[in-house]
Amino acid sequence: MSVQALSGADVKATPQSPPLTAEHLKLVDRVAGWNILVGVLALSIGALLGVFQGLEHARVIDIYPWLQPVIKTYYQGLTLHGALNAVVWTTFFICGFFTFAFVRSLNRPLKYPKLSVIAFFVMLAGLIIAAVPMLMNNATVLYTFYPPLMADWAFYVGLTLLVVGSWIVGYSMYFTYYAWRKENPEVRAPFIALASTITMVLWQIATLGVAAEILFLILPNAFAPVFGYTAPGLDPLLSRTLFWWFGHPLVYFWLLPAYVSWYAMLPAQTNGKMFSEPLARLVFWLFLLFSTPVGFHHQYADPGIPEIWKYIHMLFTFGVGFPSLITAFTVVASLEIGARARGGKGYLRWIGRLNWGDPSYAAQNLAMILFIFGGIGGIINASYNVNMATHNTMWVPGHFHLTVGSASTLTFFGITYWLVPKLTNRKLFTPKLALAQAWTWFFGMLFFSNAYHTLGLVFSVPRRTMLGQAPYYSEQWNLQMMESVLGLAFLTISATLYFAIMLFTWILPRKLDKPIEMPVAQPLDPKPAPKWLDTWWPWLNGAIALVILSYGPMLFQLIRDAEFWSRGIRVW
Ligand code: HAS
Ligand code: CU
Repeated sequence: MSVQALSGADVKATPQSPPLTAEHLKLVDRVAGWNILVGVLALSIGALLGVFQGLEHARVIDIYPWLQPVIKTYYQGLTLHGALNAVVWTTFFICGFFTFAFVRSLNRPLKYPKLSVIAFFVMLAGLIIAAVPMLMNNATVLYTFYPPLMADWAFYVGLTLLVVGSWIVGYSMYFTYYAWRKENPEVRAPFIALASTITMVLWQIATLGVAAEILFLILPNAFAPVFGYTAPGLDPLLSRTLFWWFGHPLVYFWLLPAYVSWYAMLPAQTNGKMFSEPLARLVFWLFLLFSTPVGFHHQYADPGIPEIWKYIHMLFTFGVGFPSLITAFTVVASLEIGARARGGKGYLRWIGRLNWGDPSYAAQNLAMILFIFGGIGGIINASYNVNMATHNTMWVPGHFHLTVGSASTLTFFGITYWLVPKLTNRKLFTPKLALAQAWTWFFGMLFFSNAYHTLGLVFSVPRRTMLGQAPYYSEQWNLQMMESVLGLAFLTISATLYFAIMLFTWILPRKLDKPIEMPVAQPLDPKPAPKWLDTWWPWLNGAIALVILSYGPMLFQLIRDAEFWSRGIRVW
């Protein structure tokens, strides 16, 4: 076997596997395209609602009287904003992007392509079923749906289908990966295929928590009025614990697709190489290990969980920050190789030589810069005692608009700038507008999140509150509120541009001059990664063991002592 075939790089020829036909790729691209279309539509509506939220907070306009024919309350708007942006846009985009990238990276057809098609329709059905009660103001429980808040049953059934659909996307990948492995026992799995499969396995482990919460605790209560039996009641602490088992790794389900692109695609978009392919693999394995046993960092303020468990989860949280620190250094090194190949010089002057003129590149690099601040904020949140100052304040929306709203979302925008032209065979409408879109998002999020961080930390302004109506609204907040409105202005322009760019790319008949290929960065060192970085069992078993150790004793205690005294309530 040649060195090339053994290398950890995306191996082009794997003759042992069935060939990828044009027809198969067409199907894969169609499925990817459907997913991305739904994602972009959800984002467009969700983003608009976000602007209303922000304007309400800043008392720019009293939105709810005139929005009421469509959106009854602030909390309904906030539920839709969170669900459509954080859950629907991300999940659909990720499933589409992974299906596309996984097949190309593995250079093998999907083993059961119908699974990927079915998955999309299950997810779509879930979205529609959950959207109806949300739009009718029957599921105003925010995207975390903490019991005892109780939505219409359809909300939970829809969410369940959305998650089950995304599991099926994963199963389609696992079967294919397994078949490929049997056909190519000696070859290292190509990085993009491996990293996206690890992400889907992480998602599978994570979603077990929320699946248990919905199936065993919530649905028996939500179905009670439908079938006319007495609701068995709820234990809010047990529900929240199962939710956060899922809720933290959820954020890595959003982040790791961006990391797939930053590690293995972005360097190729600026003449760079992967600085260390083995380290990139290690980073993904570490995420599989440490993403889940950290959920109590969202529950530091919850009574009923002994401090020692909060400390243990805090330590693991610092552990899961580590692979991101590796990422910061190695991805920058990969980009620097590119900038120097493009004639860049000096300690920092090379940065100017990166491929800033390409909107796909620029959007992703800007996303990385915002993530430095988002990540630092995360580590601050994770510190048990400092969290007491930031928890439930506007600091937290400040944090997650830099992470899911920037690191992930702005990266996904960047990816769509090559992927959507590729899928539609149409030219991007237009690179200059797309550049403007990326920069306006960057400055928008910078101002917006800076303002919210300050409001939370300095003035303890609470999050998830209809601030515009609050009797304690303070003049002291004015400066930051103005800054947030400036950010919102940029973000509104940016979101409008993005929607227009996607729409016109899709509908205008401007065929591509030359075909687009998925960018794949080659490793700097062609030596294959060590076998232990291409082996599932230690990492997967380790991840399961850590989940059992970090959650087992507490869950045992919470289930043993559970008291289902709380009835589901509707507070809106
Ligand atoms: Fe977080 C709350 C801790 C990352 C999302 N987080 C949230 C919530 C969301 C969220 C949505 O410990 C709110 C949940 C709710 O509704 O209640 N978070 C962390 C930690 C990390 C972290 C330790 N979060 C994320 C990511 C998210 C996300 C990623 C979405 C995608 N978070 C918390 C905690 C809370 C929390 C507490 C609870 C708060 C509370 O009290 O309620 C870490 O993973 C962060 C590690 C990241 C870094 C940054 C590495 C930087 C990189 C970029 C390098 C780029 C360079 C630029 C150098 C250490 C990789 C190069 C430039 C050139 C020009 C070349
Ligand atoms: Cu978290």
